[in-house]
Amino acid sequence: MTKFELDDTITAVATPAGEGGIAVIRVSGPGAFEAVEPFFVAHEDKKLSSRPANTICWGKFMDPAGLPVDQVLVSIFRAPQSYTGQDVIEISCHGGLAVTKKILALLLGRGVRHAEPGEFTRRAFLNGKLDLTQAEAVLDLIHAKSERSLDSAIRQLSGSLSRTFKELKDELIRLLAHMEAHLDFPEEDLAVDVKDGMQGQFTKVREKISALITGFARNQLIREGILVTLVGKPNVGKSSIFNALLERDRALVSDLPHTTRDQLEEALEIRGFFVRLRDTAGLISAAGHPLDKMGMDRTIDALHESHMVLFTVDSSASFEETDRHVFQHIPQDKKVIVLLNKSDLSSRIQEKEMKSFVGDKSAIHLSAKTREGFKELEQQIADFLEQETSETGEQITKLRHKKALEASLETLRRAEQSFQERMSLEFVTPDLRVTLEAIKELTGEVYSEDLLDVIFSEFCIGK
Ligand SMILES: Nc1nc2c(ncn2[C@@H]2O[C@H](COP(=O)(O)OP(=O)(O)OP(=O)(O)O)[C@@H](O)[C@H]2O)c(=O)[nH]1
Ligand SMILES: [Mg+2]
Repeated sequence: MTKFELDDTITAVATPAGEGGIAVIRVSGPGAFEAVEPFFVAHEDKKLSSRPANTICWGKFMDPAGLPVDQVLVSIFRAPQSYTGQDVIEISCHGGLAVTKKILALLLGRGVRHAEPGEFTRRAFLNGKLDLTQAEAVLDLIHAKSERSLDSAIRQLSGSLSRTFKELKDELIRLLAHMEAHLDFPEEDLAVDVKDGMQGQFTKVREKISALITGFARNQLIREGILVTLVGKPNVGKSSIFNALLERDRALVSDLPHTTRDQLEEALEIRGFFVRLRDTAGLISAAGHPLDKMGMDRTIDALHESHMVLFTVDSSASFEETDRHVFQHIPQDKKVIVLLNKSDLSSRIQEKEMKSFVGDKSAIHLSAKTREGFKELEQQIADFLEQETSETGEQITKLRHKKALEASLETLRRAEQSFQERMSLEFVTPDLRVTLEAIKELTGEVYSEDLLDVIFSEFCIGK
C-alpha cells in the first residue's frame, strides 16, 4: 500500500462545503511549510518556517501572480506535537466555495496530494497519537446527535475504552504466562490452588468480555436513538401529539379519519437522549381502501421495529373494539405507554375497562391541544432510556469491537473448556493466544491495512 505512506504531504478542506464564517484548510506532512510558504505574506514580515510552533499568524494568501486570494490566519503545529504527529498548517480563510477551491488548487499545484477520507486521523494513528478505539471515537464525536452520545464519544476519545481493553489484554497475558510456566507439568500434577487460580482468571476475563458485549446494545440505543412509535385508531390525535412533541406542525392534522397514510419520522432530543419519533396511519379492524391497507401494513412493521410504543386513545370517546384491535397488534415485548388524549374534553372513556384490558401499562392523561401531560410523557420516555442504557462500566460503540469481542469470547470459551476437560495445558494455550490477538486488534496494536481502510473510509475528508 503506497497510497497511505506518511512521507508525502496531504491537504483537504476540513470544514463542510458551502458558505460559512470561516473555512479551514489543513495541510499535513514533511512538506507542509514548503507548500504554504510561497503563497503566504505575513502581516509582520517573518517567514512561516521561522515561526515557533503552536502560534497563529495573520496575513494574506496570494496567488502566483501576486494577487491576494484572501486574508487568512495560519496556525502552525510542528511534528510531533500536532494532531497527525507531523508538521501541520491550518489555513483559516473566509468560508466561501471559491476561496477554498482556489487555495486548495494552489496547494495541490505545489505537489501536495489531496487527502483521502480520514487520512489525517489515519496518520495520527500511524504516528501513535491515537490508538484505533480513540480514532473511532473521533468519528463518533463528529456524528454524535445528543448529549449522551457525545459523552460516550468523548470518554472513548480520552482513552477510557482503550484502558479497558488494555486491562483485558493484561489479564490474558497473565493467564497465558501462568499456563506457560506450568506447561511442563502433567495436568494431574498441577496443585489444586494453581488450577483454581487459573479457573478464576478464566472466569474474570470471560465475564469482562461478556459485559462489554452486552453493553453494545445499550450504547447503540444512545448513538442511534430509540424508535418511539405513535399508534392508535384513526382520529385519536396521533399526528397532533407528534407535532406537539416536535414543537412544530410537521404532520397534517384534520378531523377526517385516515389523514395520515404514510409514516413520518423525525428526530428530537428528549432530556439529552436522541429519539426517533414516528407517526403512523391509524389502524382499523378491516381496511376498505387499498391505500389504507398499505398504510396499516407499514404501521404494523413499524411496531415491530420500535423500542417504545405510545398507544393512543381518545379519552373523549369510549374504549371500543377498534382500540382493542390496535392494542393487540403491539408486540408483547415492547415498552408501552397509554396516552389518553383529548383530556381537555370531557372524559367518556371507561378507564377501568381500558386498564383491565391493557394490563399494568402506565397511562398518561394528555391533551395535544392544551399540552397537558407532555412533561410527564417526556419524563417517562427519558426514564425508560435511562433504564435501558444505565451503565455498568465501560461501553463499546462499534460493531467491529463487538465482533472482535465475540470472536475472542469464543476462543476463550474453547480454551476454558479444554482446561476444564483436563487437557494438557499445551492444548489450552493456542486458543488463548488467538484470544489475545483479537483483543490486540481492538486498540490497533495489531492491524492490517484492510482494517484501516474500512475504519477510515467512514470518515469525512479533512478529518
Ligand atoms: N380537543 C382536542 N382535539 C384534538 C386533540 N388532539 C387532536 N385533536 C383533534 O382530533 C382530530 C384528529 O387529529 P389527528 O392528529 O389528525 O389524529 P390522528 O390520530 O393522527 O388521525 P389519522 O392520521 O387519521 O389516523 C383533529 O381535528 C385534531 O384537531 C386534543 O388533545 N384535544
Ligand atoms: Mg395522523
